[in-house]
Amino acid sequence: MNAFSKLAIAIALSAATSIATAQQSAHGGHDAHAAQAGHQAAATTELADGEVKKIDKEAGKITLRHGELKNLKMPPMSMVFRVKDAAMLDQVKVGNKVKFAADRVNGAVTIVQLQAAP
Ligand SMILES: [Cu+2]
Repeated sequence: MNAFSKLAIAIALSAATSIATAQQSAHGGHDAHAAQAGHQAAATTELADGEVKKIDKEAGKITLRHGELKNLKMPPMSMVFRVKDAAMLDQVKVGNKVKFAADRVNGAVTIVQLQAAP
C-alpha cells in the first residue's frame, strides 16, 4: 500500500465518521427544537387577552382594553401600555383582539410580547 492509498482510506474513514456525527447532531437539534416548542406552548397559555383601542407608534405606546393580568395583579381595564419595541405595533391594528404579555420594566408597565389573536 502506498502513501496515497493510505491517505485515501484515512479521508474515507474520516468522512464516514463526520457523516455519523452530523446525523447525531441533527437528531439532537430536533430534540432541542421539540423542547423549545413545548416551552413556547406553555408561555402562550400565560398571555392575557386584550383589544386594541389606540396605537401611538411614535411614542411606542398602545391603548388596550385588557383582561386580568395575573402577573401584575391587575384587574380588567382600559389603559395605555408602553411596548418593548415599537416594531411590535406593526403586527396589530385598532380593533384587533390581541394576546399579550406585560411586565414592569423600569417601573413602567410594558408589553413584552404582542400578537393578534387567532
Ligand atoms: Cu391595566
